[in-house]
Amino acid sequence: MTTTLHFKTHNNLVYEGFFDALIHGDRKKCSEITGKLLDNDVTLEDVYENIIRRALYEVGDLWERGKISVASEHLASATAESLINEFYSHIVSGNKLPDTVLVGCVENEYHQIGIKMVSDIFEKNGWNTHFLGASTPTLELVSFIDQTRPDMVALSLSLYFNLPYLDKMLNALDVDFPDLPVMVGGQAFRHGGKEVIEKHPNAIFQKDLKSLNFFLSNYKAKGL
Ligand code: B12
Repeated sequence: MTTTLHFKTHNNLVYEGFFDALIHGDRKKCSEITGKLLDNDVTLEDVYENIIRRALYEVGDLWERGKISVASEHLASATAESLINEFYSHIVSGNKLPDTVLVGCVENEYHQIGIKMVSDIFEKNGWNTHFLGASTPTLELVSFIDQTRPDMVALSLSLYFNLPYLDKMLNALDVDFPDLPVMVGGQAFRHGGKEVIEKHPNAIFQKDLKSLNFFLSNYKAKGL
């Protein structure tokens, strides 16, 4: 008798197979599993959050408890990053909007995988994206906005102690670009920190890819 593995993200066998491959840096196996999920009509957002994010959170918990080495954690996150770069065909949208978003992490923030997912979801929704990645210095961000004139900025922070950098960035943007919407998210807000966002009239908090998708589907692009 043959058993069929149901390729859904909530299937624990699927998740555990992925986790095991990720922690061993087996990109090929990770790619096969995520590929099968996407072929079985699972959405990219579902794969991102319920497979890759879930696995990386588990990696973080194991690292925090001293159960895995820093090297294993680095291998898992590097494997996840290279995997995410494979999904381009699932991201390109036929429905291109005129709007551009500048996406990156606040100063001193090196966790860039979550914001790469965010960038991909903007792109999937038709936006032009400029992905700046980890730790963008405030002055650099301001001068890049000045050159490229985006319609929105999206910033990520995972570390609570980076909130003062966010505040500094939002202060600079309030002064130089008072009409520019700035979306903010990330794990730093798990236990508070929203008061920093609330001080800035143009800043909007979004929790995850589902709420981002909802926000984008109700967003009125310029000229439309
Ligand atoms: C990989 C990793 C690293 C890598 C990052 C590599 C890379 N290329 O990104 C490296 C080695 C650099 C690193 C360093 C550190 N790390 Co680290 N790291 C992790 C780990 C294991 C995974 C991070 C990740 O990618 N998660 C998966 C992504 C998809 O999840 P996410 O970021 O939450 O993003 C989702 C949402 O939050 C949301 N989102 C995120 N941003 C935004 C933005 C917008 C606009 C929107 C709408 C949504 C949104 O969308 C995403 C999809 O749902 C986490 C564990 C964890 N719990 O995440 C620890 C973790 C974040 N790290 C931690 C720590 C302590 C550190 C260090 C301080 C360790 C040290 N002593 O040096 C340094 C700090 C470096 C710095 N200054 O930034 C702690 C943070 C604890 C805390 N509460 O502050 C964690 C939680 C580990 C742990 N359990 O203790 N780390």
